[in-house]
Parts: sequence; C-alpha cells; structure tokens
Amino acid sequence: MSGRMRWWAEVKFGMFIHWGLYSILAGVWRGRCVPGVGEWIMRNARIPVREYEKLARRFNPVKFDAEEWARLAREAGMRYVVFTAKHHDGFCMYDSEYTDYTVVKATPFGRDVLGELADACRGEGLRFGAYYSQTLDWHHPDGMGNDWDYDPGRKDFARYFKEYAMPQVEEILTKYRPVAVMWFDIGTPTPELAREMVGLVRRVSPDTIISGRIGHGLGDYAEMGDNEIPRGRVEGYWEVPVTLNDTWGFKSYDHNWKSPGRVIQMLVDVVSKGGNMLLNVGPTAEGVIPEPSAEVLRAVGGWLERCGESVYGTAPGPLDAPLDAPYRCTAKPGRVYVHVLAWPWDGELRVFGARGRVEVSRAYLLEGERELEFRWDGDDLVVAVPDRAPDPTDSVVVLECEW
Ligand code: JFZ
Repeated sequence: MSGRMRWWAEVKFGMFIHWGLYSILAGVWRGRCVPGVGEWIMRNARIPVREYEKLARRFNPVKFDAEEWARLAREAGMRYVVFTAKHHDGFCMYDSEYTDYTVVKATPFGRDVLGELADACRGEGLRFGAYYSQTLDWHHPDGMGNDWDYDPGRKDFARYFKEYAMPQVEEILTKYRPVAVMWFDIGTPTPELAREMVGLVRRVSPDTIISGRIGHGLGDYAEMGDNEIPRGRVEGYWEVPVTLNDTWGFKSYDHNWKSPGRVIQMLVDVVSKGGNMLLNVGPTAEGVIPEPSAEVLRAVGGWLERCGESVYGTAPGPLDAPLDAPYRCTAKPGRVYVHVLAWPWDGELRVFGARGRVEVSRAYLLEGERELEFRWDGDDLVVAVPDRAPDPTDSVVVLECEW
C-alpha cells in the first residue's frame, strides 16, 4: 500500500461539493428548465461567456457557513471532502492570482470559499481536496469545450494547460496546503500533458493524491463513471462519485433524493468490492446544503455511528457475495462482517461458498452482540438469525474467523 494512499484506503467515504455560479441558475435559464446536470447549464443552454459572467455580480451566499458544512460531513461519517475549486465554467471559487474571474474579485461576496472550507474541514479532522477541471474550461478562450463563443480551430490548448491550468494547480497546492486530493476530471488530451501535471503535483505536494480522471492511467486511483458501481470486486484503489439526487450542481426542481437506506447499501456495496464512495451535495446560491440531502446524510451518519467498524478500515476479505445474494461482505483480520441487506424470512442466513475460505469460531450480531448459532450445509455457512432484523437497511452479522 503506497504511503500517500494509506489514509484514503482506510476512510472509504467522502463528501463531494459542487458549488459555483451555476448554483444561482439552479437548472433554469431564461425561464426554461435546462435538461442535464446543473453545473453543465452554461454548455447545455449555450450561454455566452459575456452573459454567464454577469452571474458573478449576483453571487452573494449570505448563508454560507463552512464550519456548518464541515460538521455535516463529520456527522454523516464522511472523512474527506472534495470541493469544486474550478469547474468547467472556469469560475474560480478561490483566490487565484491568474484571473479576476474569481469569487474573491468578481462577486459582492468577496470571500475565499476554498480557503474557508479547507480550514473548517481541517478543524473537524477531515482531509480536504480540490476538484479542478484541467481540460474543459468554457470561459477561457484556449480552454476546451466552448464552441459557441470561440472558434475551436483557433484554440491553443497546450498554452492554456501550461500557462494557466498548471499555475493554478500549483497555487491551489501552495496557498491551501495541505491539499489531500487533487480531483482532476474528464481526462487530459495527451499523456504528455497529463505527465507534466502529475510531475507538478509530485514536485509541489508529494503527499497529494491524484484522481484517476487526470487520465492515461496516471492517477493514484481509478475513478469509476458517475454513479457507476462495478458489478464485482475491483483490485487496486478506486472510487465512485455518487449524486444524492440526479445532479451535482444544485437544481431547484430535482427532488429525486436517494433514501438513507439506498445510500448505506451503495456504500457497503462499494466498500465490499474494494472502493471508496464520494457522495455529493449541491448547495444553493445562498450557501445552504438542501435540507432533504442533509437529512439523508445525518441518517447515514447515524448508521455509521453504530456500525462503522464494519466499513472503515475494512477490505473485501475472503468471501465474495454472489451478485444476487442479499448480503455483502467486508473484513478485517480475524473477522468477516456480513452486511445483510434483505433479512431472511426463514430465520437462516446462508453465506454461500464459505467452506475452505473461513474457519468460523463465533457468530454474533454487531448491534447488541447477540450470539448466533451456525452450522455448515455443504459449502455454505448457515447462521440462525432472529425473526426481526436489528436494522431495516443493513444488519451486520460478525463472523469471528481465521482467513
Ligand atoms: C464530470 C463532470 O462533467 C460533471 O459535471 C461532474 O463534475 C462529475 C463528477 O464529473 O462528469 C463525468 C465525467 C466522467 C464520466 C462521467 C461524468 N465518466 O467517465 O463516465
């Protein structure tokens, strides 16, 4: 296990925060609901740069409280936070010396959001990371993606990357040190440019983790597609970014919130396969994390408060649950945690194919430590469980065993 990844592999669960000028529009442009994720509204509505820039004068999130957000992340059981320092719209939610298009210089708010969040997160004992869009930049004439204001044939992307993007990444790593993760996105057009960015991060901040979406296999871990949990175990370090509804940036009419149970079962599924889950919140233009999403996070945190030992610091372990099994397994030395996602109606939990993989000495419920009888049936371990599930979402049966 590489040194810089040690903490990351232990913590399993982080908060993603997408917040920027797009949060003002909240999915609506000139009275029309714009399809797609909220933070892509500039692109999806083909909003001209000169129009979109005017949003900066309206950005005044009077209710923003970085410490409140950090407390919520901690209450949710999250152990790292990744914040959009600069998304595809090119607007900098930090104090950049390379442009005036920033939250400090271009808005009535005038405060360094990234700096306040970094301090608040560290105050809560959370690692802090920065999302940086190193390829798509719909504001900068040489950035990629804006073919409605600029002629793609006249762009000099290499100049953008070396003279703008790389210096900005360096200033983020320097001004807001220690940055635990640089969360690059979309990939980088060439391996040469990607290697230059990796070299910069390694030189300036060797302990900073580089996300897989730097591209070309050069990240410290693999990034799955949005909301895409792999079907089976994946070796190596990997993470899946997940939305709480169907958008990253706030949309006023997206109320499709995942339930706490759904989030807990997704987290356990991901961890059982060897990954981390980065779960997103999209604050409003006023600086408020929508209450329905905060309620979900607090409920997830309540379950982790009770059962977190079966998640944090675990590995997939010796038992691979069949895809259609109503359970998932995580493990630590000396024990396997069987996460029962659908409680058996007949009083018997069947753990398929366990013979020869684990030598079980004891079985008990994690919540309450009630001892459970167990027997072997062919290759399967059969555990006698009570009629009622200790938890409606994920009841954990602990197998003390050698594996
Ligand atoms: C990217 C961004 O475009 C999006 O706005 C958000 O920030 C998300 C977390 O990341 O969207 C992607 C990038 C890559 C994939 C899918 C969505 N992918 O590789 O499937």
